[in-house]
Amino acid sequence: MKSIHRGSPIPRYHQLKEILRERVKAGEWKPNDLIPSEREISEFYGISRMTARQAITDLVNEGVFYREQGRGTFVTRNKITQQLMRLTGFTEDISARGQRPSARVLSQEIIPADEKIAEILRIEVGESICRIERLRLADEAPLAIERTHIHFRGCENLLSEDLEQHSLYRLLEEKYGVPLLEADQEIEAGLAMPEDAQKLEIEVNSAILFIRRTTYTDRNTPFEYATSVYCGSKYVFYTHLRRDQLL
Ligand code: 16G
Repeated sequence: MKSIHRGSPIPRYHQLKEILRERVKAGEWKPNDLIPSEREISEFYGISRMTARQAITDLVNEGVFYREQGRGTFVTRNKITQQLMRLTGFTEDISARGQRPSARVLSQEIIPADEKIAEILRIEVGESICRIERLRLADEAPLAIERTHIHFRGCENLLSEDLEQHSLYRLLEEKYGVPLLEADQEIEAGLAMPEDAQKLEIEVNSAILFIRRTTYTDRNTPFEYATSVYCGSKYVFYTHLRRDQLL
């Protein structure tokens, strides 16, 4: 079993985090298993309780573990935890978890913007937009259906891109010079309709999350409007909240 390297420049809590994460990944600790206490972990790895607490708290925040008052810390059921703080794309999110992201393109077309999309993307009705519908998978398991509408000068060229092999966000940034700055996102609960359920390989009427995202190059230039359907049972969205300090 891996141990803490005292001479390493990597902070001990960070090393411990990776060791604990590894134990979950290796299946040594299963979903809903109670993990050893802070005291046991600190004694086992020869580190302070503070360090053990910090590593465990980080993993709770990342959704690897969850705590139950008075009972201890448990392994989370294997859900995808996505932090709602950084603007990232699917490829980045899934790679960060050590899984293999992939995509199946369901449709990819240039169409005239209808009234709703034109208003959101702040363009004229009828202007060309690229509409892409993809099934997104992690380690070959379907997780989400993404339907995105993109507009920028030259967006027609996206039609010839292979979006099964390439990350859309990476292409936009690196090839098309579209700098991604920020996004507004909303999440709504719903039930899977037959067509989406079939693609996601879930039962009709299972819980899903609708996610709508408008992404901007700068505050006044939206270039993407995405409406996605995520499997509700496979995702946890996580936000860290901090109370304003009273002056
Ligand atoms: C995420 C985004 C989507 C974006 C895609 C790019 C939502 C809620 N969020 O899924 O807007 O188009 O990532 O992914 O759909 P890619 O860079 O892996 O192609």
